[in-house]
Amino acid sequence: MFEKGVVPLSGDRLNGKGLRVLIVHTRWNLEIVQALVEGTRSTLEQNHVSDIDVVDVPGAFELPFAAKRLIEASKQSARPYDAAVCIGVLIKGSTMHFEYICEATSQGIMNVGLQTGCPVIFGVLTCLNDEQAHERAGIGRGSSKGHNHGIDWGQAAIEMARLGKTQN
Ligand code: RBF
Repeated sequence: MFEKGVVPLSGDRLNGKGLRVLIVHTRWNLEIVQALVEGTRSTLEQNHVSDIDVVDVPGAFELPFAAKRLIEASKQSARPYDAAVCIGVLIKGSTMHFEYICEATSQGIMNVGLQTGCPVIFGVLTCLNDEQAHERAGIGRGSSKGHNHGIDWGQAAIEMARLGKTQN
């Protein structure tokens, strides 16, 4: 049967020892965002990332700016970030705001990674309703709790941080 989603990594490609990772998350939709942050953080810790900074911003629109500023600042320190994860939840409303913020946030996050050279993981859910968002954070209220995508984002951060640095 077709298994949807990313094929997980194993072994040394998921070893986060010695990495420094930044998590930037929104305070919009905080209950759901917190579940995603915990999924990411616990995945990083389980894979031996011990240096994790967590910073919050108002909403998804602010994620790219904050990530860029914090990544650039870390380059002046002894230990620049090896990867960043931007986490937020956008839920469609009755105006066009959703479309504009989704577009700006996704393009912005991509640009921060390309401009800074620090991989930035797109941890933003863009959902049509609350139910979709809860299920994708592993806190669904129906018969299935769903899957916490923060787990995938933690793994992606390690994989991308290691890219080109070591033999995979
Ligand atoms: N920020 C989010 O992170 N998720 C949302 O679902 C969200 N919806 C918004 C809807 C409206 C009508 C407005 C005005 C803002 C929304 N924001 C949302 C906040 C946005 O990302 C940003 O923080 C503010 O626009 C300030 O720049």
